[in-house]
Amino acid sequence: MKKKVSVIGGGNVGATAALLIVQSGIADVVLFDVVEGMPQGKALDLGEACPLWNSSANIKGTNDYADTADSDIVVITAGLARKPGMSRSDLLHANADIVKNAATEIAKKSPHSILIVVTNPMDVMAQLAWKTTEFSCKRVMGMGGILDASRLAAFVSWELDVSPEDVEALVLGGHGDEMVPLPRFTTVKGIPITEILPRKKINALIERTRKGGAEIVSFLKTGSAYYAPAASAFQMVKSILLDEKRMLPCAAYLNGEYGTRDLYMGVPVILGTEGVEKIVEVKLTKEEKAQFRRSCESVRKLLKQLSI
Ligand code: TXD
Repeated sequence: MKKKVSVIGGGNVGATAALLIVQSGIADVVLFDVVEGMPQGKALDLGEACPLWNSSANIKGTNDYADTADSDIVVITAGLARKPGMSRSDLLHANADIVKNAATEIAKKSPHSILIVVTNPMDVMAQLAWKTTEFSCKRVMGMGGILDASRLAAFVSWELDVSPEDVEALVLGGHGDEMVPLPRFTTVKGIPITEILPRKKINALIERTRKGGAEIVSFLKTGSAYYAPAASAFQMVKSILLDEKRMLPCAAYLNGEYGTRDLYMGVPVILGTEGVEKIVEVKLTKEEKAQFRRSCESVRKLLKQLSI
């Protein structure tokens, strides 16, 4: 039987993620949104592209959670996106209401599903979704680190004029301004960038990565990034559905790992059919640990505002 992925929120990220899943043919997709007609229209359009993609996936657009029943994976992208001058945390209260509602419906309709949270502020929303669904923490995770790492990898490849294929980057911590990019684990064909780029240049690339989302918001003005975010969410969906066991930086529930307890944070995990099958602990330097702690603190502050 074909796998089923529901995408909650049919906006820029949700519709693009739906496109990637349908195009790959690895699962049927249900695209849910509260706006009447919009998910139906987008799903029809995507369905009409399937013959061109040689894809046998089905896609349905809906305003009714009943259609999402028995999903294998649910991706939550519903919520407000940033406008120029807004930080990810400015979205806190409005998006918390939306994510809580979505998580409640998912727990009822797809009690065995794996949940991927995309909505910002993402680490906080992942924790909220986990608490709301009462799912095992292995089955609730957030997308952030893959995107941040992909941005850093792109900047490195442009700087060195090498194929992005040969660049691997690692960014840990929360998906916010306090993220923790790790240059010593950012490599070009295995060579750490610390060996091939001057410190000043690396710092500039890191700074651009931290502000990568805002850079795009300032161009778009009416929305935020969605191609790379959707591609990142798709990588997670694929690793889970195909049991690829990719090692990817995702927001996962830490219960002692990285000296952190009871908090969703971006760390490398192994993603397979069970969801987060393993949290990979990397030994951090003193300075990296301090950065990681600062990132945890800023996420905890937001959780407190929501009384979680
Ligand atoms: O790395 C990451 N985690 C992120 C997160 C990268 C990019 C975008 N990030 C966040 O994802 C962004 O800050 C937003 O919070 C979400 C969705 O971003 P997107 O760019 O897709 O926003 P849109 O285009 O405004 O789409 C949001 C949709 C829109 O169609 C609304 O009608 C819908 O969400 N929406 C809802 N859907 C279902 N249920 C409810 N309650 C609801 N409310 C709004």
